[in-house]
Amino acid sequence: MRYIITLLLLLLVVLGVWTFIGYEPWLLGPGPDNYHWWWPPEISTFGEKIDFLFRLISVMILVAFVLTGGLLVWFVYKYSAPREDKGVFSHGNHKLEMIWTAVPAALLVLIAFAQMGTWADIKFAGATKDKPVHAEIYASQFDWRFRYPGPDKEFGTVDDFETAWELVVPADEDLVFHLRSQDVLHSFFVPHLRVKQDAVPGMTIPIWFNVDSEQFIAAFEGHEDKTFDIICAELCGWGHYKMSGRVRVLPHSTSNEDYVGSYEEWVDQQVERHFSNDAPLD
Ligand SMILES: [Cu+2]
Repeated sequence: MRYIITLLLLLLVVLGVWTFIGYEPWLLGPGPDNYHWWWPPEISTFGEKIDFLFRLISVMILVAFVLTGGLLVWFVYKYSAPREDKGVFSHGNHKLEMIWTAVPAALLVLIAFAQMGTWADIKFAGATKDKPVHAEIYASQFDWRFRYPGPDKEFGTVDDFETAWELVVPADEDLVFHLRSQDVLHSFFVPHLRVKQDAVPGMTIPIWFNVDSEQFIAAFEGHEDKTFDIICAELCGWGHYKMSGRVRVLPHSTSNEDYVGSYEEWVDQQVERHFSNDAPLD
């Protein structure tokens, strides 16, 4: 029995370590065949920075997990053996308490410094200053709606239009969005873009991202469906599980020749559809 319990605990530690190693960029290198257990491939300009922080924190967790898990397995094995001697009761150890306060504190300070630049780039108000708003994002129980300013790039004018579920964006451009909630707390989460932001009722929260077209093409090569998921990452009610949407990326047209299939063509189609009674649905 002693051996079985020790082995089961050891198996738990080994399986735990295995899930860490399954995290794609570690051992297997990036590529479409790798596991992607933790994240899909990243396709935004700041994705690599988020992944670096994720890896840094994962390494810390892995080391702590192996140490504590290994100790647990060893103690279970060692102290479950039949013994004659009496147990030792001890209370408080100043040295140990200093160590397990100082080490986590030092690690937290390390994380705080490591994330400062990335956080300032992605989340601080200055990061989105002076850039026009690409679309407004409305979260509500249980769907996503997107409001675009239309060809004149101004909200509140006659050519504004809306889409439901699908957010269409051009590639290779810093895109700013205003995120709002119409009822309860939601969270706008796009794993491919490494974007996650709470939507809070009564607040307009700016977010931004930039889809890197080269990374996008590499990640979706050979895939028939080139859209990716929007998920609500905040438990928001009974229908939370179905509060999903998708992102579609289109290239910018720089000339008349590449107008077909471009973001500009899509905008024109949407405007036309909103002003016509007999336009086809897609
Ligand atoms: Cu939600």
